[in-house]
Amino acid sequence: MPGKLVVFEGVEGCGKSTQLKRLQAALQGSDRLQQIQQQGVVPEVLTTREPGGTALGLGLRRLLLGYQGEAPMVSRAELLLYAADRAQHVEEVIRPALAAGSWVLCDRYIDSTVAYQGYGRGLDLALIEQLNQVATGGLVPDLTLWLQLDAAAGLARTRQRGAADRIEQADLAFHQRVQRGFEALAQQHPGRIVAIDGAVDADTVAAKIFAVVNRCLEQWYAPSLMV
Ligand code: T5A
Repeated sequence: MPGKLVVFEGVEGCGKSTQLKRLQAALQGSDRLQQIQQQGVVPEVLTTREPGGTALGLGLRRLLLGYQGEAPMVSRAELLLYAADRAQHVEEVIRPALAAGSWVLCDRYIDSTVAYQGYGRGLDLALIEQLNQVATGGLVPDLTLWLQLDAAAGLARTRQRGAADRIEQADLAFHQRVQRGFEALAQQHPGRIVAIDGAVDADTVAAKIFAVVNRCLEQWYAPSLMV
């Protein structure tokens, strides 16, 4: 049985990385997953991220987040670098893991490109959809957990952490457009994208996510595996 791709999305500082690690730990300790694993299904729960889920991607991540050239990076170059990172990531990491039956928990994926480069930078949404298709070969997440948080609140969290990267440094209006992008995506894909309130404490967010994922486990695996 092929694995499952679960993606975390949202504005800067919405808590994706925190919750991705917590979900991995919760799943690994879960009786339900162990039952399924005993049937030889779902060998592993892997975590990965974009940009930077491969060696090539790490180089691209450094460029994307740290570039300080005299001329600013143009939006189309930025778009293509994210697409290159994703193409390598899907081919090298995600598809093989899914083929082995694993669960892949991924920090950002196709919706981030729509929200940041489409809504944020103003690039053509149809072009981004085509490029996402090229980069992924049509691989769509089984579930996308969108941590809903006001852009200003998310930036305030990241700023407590120290120096801002090239994208975090963009003005608040940019991040608010990104936030609207995620809102629009959630309306367009209600079956795939589940909104989770990211403004509450991390324990409450984790409990909500685990409940959503447990419901998916029941739907995705045959009743015979769930006894
Ligand atoms: N990007 C990415 C694009 O523009 N296009 C694309 O196609 C893709 C794939 C990636 C950047 O690239 C852009 C988006 C990003 O700008 P990144 O460093 O991976 O760069 O940035 P983020 O994905 O935004 O990661 P962050 O670490 O900034 O945010 P997270 O992962 O959402 O948040 P997290 O968990 O690290 O938490 C941030 C802070 O908040 C606290 C944490 O302790 C931490 O200090 N926190 C909470 N505080 C209060 N309540 C809660 N519930 C909290 N949860 C976490």
